[in-house]
Amino acid sequence: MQPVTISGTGVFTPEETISNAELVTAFNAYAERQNSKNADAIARGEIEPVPMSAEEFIVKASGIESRHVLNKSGVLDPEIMHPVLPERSDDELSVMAEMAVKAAAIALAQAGRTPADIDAVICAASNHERAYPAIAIEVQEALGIEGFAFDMNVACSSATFGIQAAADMIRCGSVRAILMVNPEICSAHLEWRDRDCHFIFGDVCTATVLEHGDQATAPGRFDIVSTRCLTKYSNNIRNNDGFLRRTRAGHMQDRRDMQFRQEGRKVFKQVVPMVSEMIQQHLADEDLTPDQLSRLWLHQANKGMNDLIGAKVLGRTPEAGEQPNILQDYANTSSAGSMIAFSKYSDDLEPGDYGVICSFGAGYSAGSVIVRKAA
Ligand code: CO8
Repeated sequence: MQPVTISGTGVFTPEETISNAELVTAFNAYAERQNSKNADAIARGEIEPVPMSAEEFIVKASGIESRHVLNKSGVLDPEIMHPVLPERSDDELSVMAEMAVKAAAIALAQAGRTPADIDAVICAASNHERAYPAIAIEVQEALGIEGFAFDMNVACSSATFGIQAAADMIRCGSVRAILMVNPEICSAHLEWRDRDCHFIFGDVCTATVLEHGDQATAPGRFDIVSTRCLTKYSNNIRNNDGFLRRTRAGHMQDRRDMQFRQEGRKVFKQVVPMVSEMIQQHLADEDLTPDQLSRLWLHQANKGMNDLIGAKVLGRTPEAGEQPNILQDYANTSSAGSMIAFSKYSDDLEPGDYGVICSFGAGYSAGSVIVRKAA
């Protein structure tokens, strides 16, 4: 088997941000308008008023303080409450591909590689803006990469599953190097009019260059020690949008279940043990003990979840910086979250140091990647 290395990562961060204060102001304006429009029906007890959102709740329940989005004005307009993006012709670069190309440029530069060195592109994300042609093939074309490309979707675990797919192909010798991109436009499939989840997500794109370890030269690269993927079916995080939408008479437009929805409490309770046990078992199978880990780059959904998983895996409260969170600035960016944390908080590790990149989310799905800083 060939050794595999992560030789570069890149993060494209949209410029516009929405603070919790701005978000709550917009949501509460929407709620007030709805409640005043429906005042009679509410008074008759026919419908429930829309409850108000609160900044204190959001920070306490999730750890999220702000999020980056592709379009702020639409999300914050109480009459719109979703991003508004100009339509692009078929000849223009799609939005996801554009984000991916920007993140890829950073990852390729860090890896010291050009598109000529890459044999394949994987676009691993929790939603794709169209069914086909694959976003990955568009990215391949935009960057001038020879070879092949494909899209994959394992919700929040798309990046770690993408790393395993890429690493397996490189190990087997079918490709030398792969570019994986994770463009996440979560703002477009989030229901901003639902108080329970309107604060959860943001937009971003991460990119990762993986290559044969013997050819990698980039300083600060990480060898992949081992990967592990796990899925277990659950309806607790679900989105029913899809091509069957128009086959359901009377339910074509903007039905609530066509956007992200979840049973957040159940997810929290069920996923924490699943992921902690997965990481512990993965380490044990590689003859590693938790105290050999210098860092955990966990999926960025909820600070409380990460605190619990870190404590369970390490058997103690993680030290400051041992388990970096980025969700206070980015919110949940689905598959990109753990890769943002890895990209931003891995430079200080010493050669030989071990860490775990771990994602978890809808499916349920969970992915664990044990890495070691290369010499
Ligand atoms: N403001 C004020 N109060 C609120 C608000 C709000 N915004 N929202 C809810 N409340 C109220 C509730 O109504 C409830 O009131 P009551 O007690 O009277 O019933 C109370 O606050 C408590 O509500 P919850 O029980 O819902 O609150 P929690 O403490 O459970 O926190 C969380 C909610 C933050 C959602 C938490 O449960 C959580 O983070 N769970 C884990 C979720 C998770 O990890 N999900 C992963 C999903 S991501 C994924 O897999 C990718 C999907 C694809 C991407 C989709 C992009 C759109």
